Amino acid sequence: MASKTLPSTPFKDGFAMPAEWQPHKQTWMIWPERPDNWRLGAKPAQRAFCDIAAAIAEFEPVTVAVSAAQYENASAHLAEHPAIRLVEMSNDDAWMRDTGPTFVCNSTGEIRGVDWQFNAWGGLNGGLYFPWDKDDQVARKVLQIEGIDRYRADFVLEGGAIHVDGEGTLLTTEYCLLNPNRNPHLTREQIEERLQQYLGIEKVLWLPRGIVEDETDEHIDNVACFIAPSEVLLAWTDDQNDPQYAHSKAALDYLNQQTDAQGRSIKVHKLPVPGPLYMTAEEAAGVDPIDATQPRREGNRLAGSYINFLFCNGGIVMPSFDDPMDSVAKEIIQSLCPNHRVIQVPGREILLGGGNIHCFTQQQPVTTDC
Ligand code: KQY
Repeated sequence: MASKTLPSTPFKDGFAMPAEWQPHKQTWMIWPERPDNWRLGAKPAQRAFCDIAAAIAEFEPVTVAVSAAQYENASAHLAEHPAIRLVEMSNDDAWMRDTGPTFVCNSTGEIRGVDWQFNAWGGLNGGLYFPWDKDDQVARKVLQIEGIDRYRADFVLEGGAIHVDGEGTLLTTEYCLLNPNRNPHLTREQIEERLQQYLGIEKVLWLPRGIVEDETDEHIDNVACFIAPSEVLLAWTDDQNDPQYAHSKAALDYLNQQTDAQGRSIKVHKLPVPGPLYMTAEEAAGVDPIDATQPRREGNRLAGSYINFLFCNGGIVMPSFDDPMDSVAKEIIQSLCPNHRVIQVPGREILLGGGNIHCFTQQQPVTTDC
């Protein structure tokens, strides 16, 4: 089945992004390998990756994109798993949330994909690596493999910068989407207009900030998400001396004054953050120091958050950090989502690379034609 590039926009064609809790055909991931982001030649991250992929595969099929250089290695770890498929795909790093397509559906269950412009979280003005051309091809290749038609967006966006409720409301952060290193030529209103065109939403909720020291310029998917229509889960600390407090408090105050696209007020649930967590000397020393990438130093604060989880079919896969808040966070999410089985998987190795389970994954909704 061929994949066409469409000249229109999803909104004009009657397509919109569904909520993450809608049924999935599969989840996509990318095998981590770059040694200037993943310590010790990415071996610990690859082991963590396998645990995450296996946890997701308890609920739905997983497709793992892997470079030619790592194909044998990834196969040795994953190819025997009955619900995990490997496909060869060049990439610059492992963040399928940001480099993969965002899927949009219409009312008759057809699916299409949005291929955002990608500039490695800021291009030459604060971006995290250069070059990023292979990453910018990932979404198109995923859509070609699946035979799904594509919209190529005319602006920079990463999938981790947005969450939707599937009922017209989009959640994002100003610090990321209005950052001059993404779309300096666009105003807030022009960005809102594009979000409407490419995701079929009606209203944007703008949290000012995200998680402290989040190197994506504070993606929404690390600080807050919809847990149900008109209900938001927000990363929270009660420690007023922690800079995270001001970020989370500003988000809470904002959300308490907002309504969603359907006119409902927003119910906010607080989810404690772990830590604060910091990079150890041993962890920093394991990363190859290469100029173009983010330096890794002992004592760097890590942008740890339990918000960075994935809804699956009947399950939720969330990170743990060997932290006293692990069980508290799990219980909160489990109580809010009684119809999902919550599984925790160690997330520190992925956090050392700058993200977590949600950033590592991209769900593909079920549709009538597949
Ligand atoms: O969290 C994400 N969505 C991506 C993180 C990228 C970190 C690169 N070092």
